[in-house]
Amino acid sequence: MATQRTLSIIKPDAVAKNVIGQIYTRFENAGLKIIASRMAQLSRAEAEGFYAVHRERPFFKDLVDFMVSGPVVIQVLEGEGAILKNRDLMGATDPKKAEKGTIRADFADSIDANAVHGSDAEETAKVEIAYFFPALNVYSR
Ligand code: RTP
Ligand code: MG
Repeated sequence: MATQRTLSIIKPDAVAKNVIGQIYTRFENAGLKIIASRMAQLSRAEAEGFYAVHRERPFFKDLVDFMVSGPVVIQVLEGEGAILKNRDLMGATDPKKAEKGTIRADFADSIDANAVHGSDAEETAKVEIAYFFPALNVYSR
């Protein structure tokens, strides 16, 4: 499988729970390199732009409210099959349905406060990485 990059966000609930390091360790233990990283308080406009594909969904306002409720940590992960690997580490969107040992099963409380975001395909990964990291801030080793 080819080396890929994916965009990951540690959401406000997981930052508030003080588990940034534990989540980073899971990425590293799975062979994913953190090649860009920053903490940010998203504005409403940034959160709405990021989740624009969900604009018409009934949960859109709750999603944006939650994403601006506190700081997030945004990173680019790189590795073999990084997109799917990260989705596997994350677990199902609803933590009640997430497999044991996944980030969402272990750290998330609800479908809204579900600890992490991860790109779901190559094309969305490209768009999402460009959204938060201008090329110069990504460090490939
Ligand atoms: P994410 O984009 O955050 O990585 O999550 P995902 O792919 O697993 O789920 P997605 O369908 O892209 O939805 C984005 C976020 O919206 C919230 N959501 N709420 N109440 C609901 O039915 C519902 N469905 C989705 C979740 O917080 C989800 O992470
Ligand atoms: Mg998604």
